[in-house]
Amino acid sequence: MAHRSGLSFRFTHAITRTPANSVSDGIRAVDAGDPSGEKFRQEHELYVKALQEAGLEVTVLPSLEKFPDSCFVEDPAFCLPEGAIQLRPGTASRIGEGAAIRAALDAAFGQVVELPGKGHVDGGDVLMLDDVILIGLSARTDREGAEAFAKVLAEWGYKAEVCETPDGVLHFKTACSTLGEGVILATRVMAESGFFGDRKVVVVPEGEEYAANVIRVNDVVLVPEGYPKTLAAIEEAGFRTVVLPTHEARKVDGGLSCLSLRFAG
Ligand code: CIR
Repeated sequence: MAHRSGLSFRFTHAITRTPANSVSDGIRAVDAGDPSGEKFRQEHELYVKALQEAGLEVTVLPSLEKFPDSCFVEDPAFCLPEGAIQLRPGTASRIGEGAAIRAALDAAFGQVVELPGKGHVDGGDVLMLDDVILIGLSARTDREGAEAFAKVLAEWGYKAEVCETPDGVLHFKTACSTLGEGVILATRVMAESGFFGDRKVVVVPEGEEYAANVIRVNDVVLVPEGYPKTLAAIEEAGFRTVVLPTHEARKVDGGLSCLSLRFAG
């Protein structure tokens, strides 16, 4: 795959979904109290506004009470300039989210394919860089799914590499993000994993691991509120930042990347 400058952060469109009240039943590894649908929707509005201010046209899909985690639209699909891939999330309560987002994908893309086979991939395990797409195996993404996904990507001209997400990390991107221009933000464990080759890695200061999940959108990096050392490290590396509250998302292990599908239309 040839290096395509900006592939991982130059976007024109995004798809999001309004958090449902049922998000209080969302999956979480550790219970830190239920998120409130109402407070989550307030944070979500700020998120949508930030994407718009970064230059994106945002489609906001209606909430789906049937799927408590459905505001985390990054997991049931993956988008590229050539088209979209409908994924098969790797946990029972979320599998139906792939079909639920299909109409929105069909409306936005000329080409939409479903992940072939029976394996599972959560979009949160897929890190797009400008020259390679990393797919992390995790409790949600299995080898069968990762290999089927990599095959579709290869057919579309993209190089993919399959990696092992470290134990105890929900998704590959829970612990790392692209800042663009070849720079990665990652927790120390991920930074020392060898996944990133000789790329520059900004290491998230100890105790702020949640802030490893940020998103670069055009000229800014969206960063969760409450992580001053990480914010300073990103700014020192030369990036402009916008800080957003993610307190409700965090209660159900969600972060900034999980809340949108971003693509160049
Ligand atoms: C889940 O466990 O599936 C949701 N509560 C959180 C999903 C976060 N998504 C992501 O990291 N891409």
